[in-house]
Order: sequence, then C-alpha cells, then structure tokens
Amino acid sequence: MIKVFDPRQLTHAPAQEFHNGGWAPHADVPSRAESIVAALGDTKPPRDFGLDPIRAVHASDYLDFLQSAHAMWRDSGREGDAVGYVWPVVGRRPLNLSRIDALLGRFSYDAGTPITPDSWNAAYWGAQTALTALAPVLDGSARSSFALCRPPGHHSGADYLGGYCYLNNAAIAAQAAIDAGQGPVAILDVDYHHGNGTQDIFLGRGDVFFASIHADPATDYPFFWGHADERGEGAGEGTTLNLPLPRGTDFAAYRGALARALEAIAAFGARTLIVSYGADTFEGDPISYFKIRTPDYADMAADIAALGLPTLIVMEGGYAVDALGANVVSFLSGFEV
Ligand code: OKP
Ligand code: ZN
Repeated sequence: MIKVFDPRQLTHAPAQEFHNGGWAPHADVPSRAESIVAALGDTKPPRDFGLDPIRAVHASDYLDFLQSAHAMWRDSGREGDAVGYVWPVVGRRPLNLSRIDALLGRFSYDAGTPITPDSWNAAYWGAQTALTALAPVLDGSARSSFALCRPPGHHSGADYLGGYCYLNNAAIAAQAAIDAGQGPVAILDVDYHHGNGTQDIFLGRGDVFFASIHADPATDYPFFWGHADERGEGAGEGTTLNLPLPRGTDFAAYRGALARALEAIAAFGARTLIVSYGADTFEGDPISYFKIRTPDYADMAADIAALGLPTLIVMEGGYAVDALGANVVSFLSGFEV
C-alpha cells in the first residue's frame, strides 16, 4: 500500500489545551506521527498541489486568518500559542472585527486547538499528504492508500478550526475526487469523536455521503454535533448518517453499527471511499472510552474493504502513542488481504 507522510507536520507542537476546567498538556503530540512512521517503515513524501484544492473547501478569509494569526498574536504582545477566549453565540450578526482575540473567536469553536508558529505549515503539508495519497486511488493504480496526516482534520469546517484540526484533509480529498470526476464520494468516519467539520462541509450536498460512528455527543466531545437525528439538509437530505454509541462499546457492538454504515454507503452508490481513521477507539486511549483491541482494527478494515471501492485512508486521532503504530498497521493490514 502507498503511504504518504511529510515530516514538516512534526513542527506543529501545541503546548496546552483547555478542557474540563483547566489547562492540560496537549494530546496531539508530534510523537504520534513518529510512532506511526516507525511502524510503517516506508513512506513517500507528498507532491505540492498548491492552495486551489484547499480553497475548494475552506473559506478564503479563514485561510488568510490561519496564515497570519500567530504573527498577529505576537504583534499584540502575546507569548506562546494563539488561542481564543470569546466566541460568538450562534445567530449573532456577522461583524468585521480585527482584534486577534475576536478573529480567534470568529474562526474557532474551542480552546483545545492553539495556533503555533508552525501550525499553518504543518496543516498545509497534511492536506498535500491527503491529496498525494488520493492520486493513485483516483487513477486506478492503487485500490487503497494511506495519508499519514497530523494534525488531524475532521473537526475543521469550511471557516473554523477546533478539536486539534485546522484544515479538513478528508474533505479536501473528497472535493478533489469529485473535481476529478470520481464522485459521488462516501466519507466513513470511524474516529472516536464525531467529525463535525466534515459533516458541516457536506451537510447540504447530495454528492457526498457522510457516515460517522462515534461516542454519543450527549456524553462526549464535540457535544453540539453528531446526534442521530442529524441526517443532512436540502440537496443533502438523507446523505448524513450518525451512529452514536455509548462509552464502553466493544468491537462486537461496534461491528453492528459499522455494518449499518457500510450498507448505507453501498446503497448510496459511491464511486470513491474516504475513511477518516482514528485509533482513539482503542481500549487504551487516554482521552476516549471505547474498547476496541489492536487485532480488531484488521477486522474493521476488512469489513470496509469488502465494499470493493477505491479507498483513501486519512489519519485522524489516536492518543495512546505507544500502541498507535501497531493499531495503524493492524488497520491497514485489513485492506491488503
Ligand atoms: C480530536 B480527534 C478530553 C477532551 C477532548 C478534544 C478532543 C479532540 C479530538 N478530555 N477534547 O477527533 O481525535
Ligand atoms: Zn478523535
């Protein structure tokens, strides 16, 4: 299997995140990617597709903000990573504000996603990593490929960052597949957390099916998305499928939800599949509460591969660093039999 990775993604190293009422060491450490690279062995670097495929998904004012935010932060006399502390309530009128703290509120939704001096460069090469891994899947030279993206992407919407995510790698790849004439596309999100950014980007779209299996947002982050009654809007009515599961779910129960998602994807008639893969469903994950074991990932992947669709696998979360490489290798092995 073709595996793409760019070490420039390692330069993004946020110090802290704010959650549950306090600051904690950030869970998205660079060694997550190093653990995966060490287990994979051979990876190839990305090509540079430029900004156009990123602009096809993300708003240009958001992209301008991402590229300039840390310099503005520094120019305001601040130290360390840029992070917001005031957010507009949904439904407030749009305002053209310029203070960095207002911009952070405008273009983010949580305090777990600091902007470091290197965040833009790392996220940019993560998006190029996804686009590079997509290419052989689109031209038929590979049945599946793996994009080792870090930071992850599935919480980032068209004009917002959050949940450790800045650019939505899976969405950028999905749009590129459609623009290459390889739609309709299905995105299957098996990260522990709901992929709210991906859902928002494609909520009104009939040419992208978004299916997500995740911890119930009644108990788990990101709370405000991922409930079972979110099913798409307008032309996208019925092309969003949310399958929330309770904390403590093991692979036997997970597999039933996976079968439902795969049936819906098959019925939709996707030509290309993108999997947002998070290994934070692992039983040993420090911030999550499912009970998937390392060998289960091979079975999970084999169920997905049985769809028989050209498939791009995009890395999302997974925070048990010591087990992360083995979990990824197990998952990828299910596509190679
Ligand atoms: C990113 B990805 C746990 C706080 C969790 C944010 C989680 C972001 C996960 N105490 N806060 O989906 O793996
Ligand atoms: Zn996650």
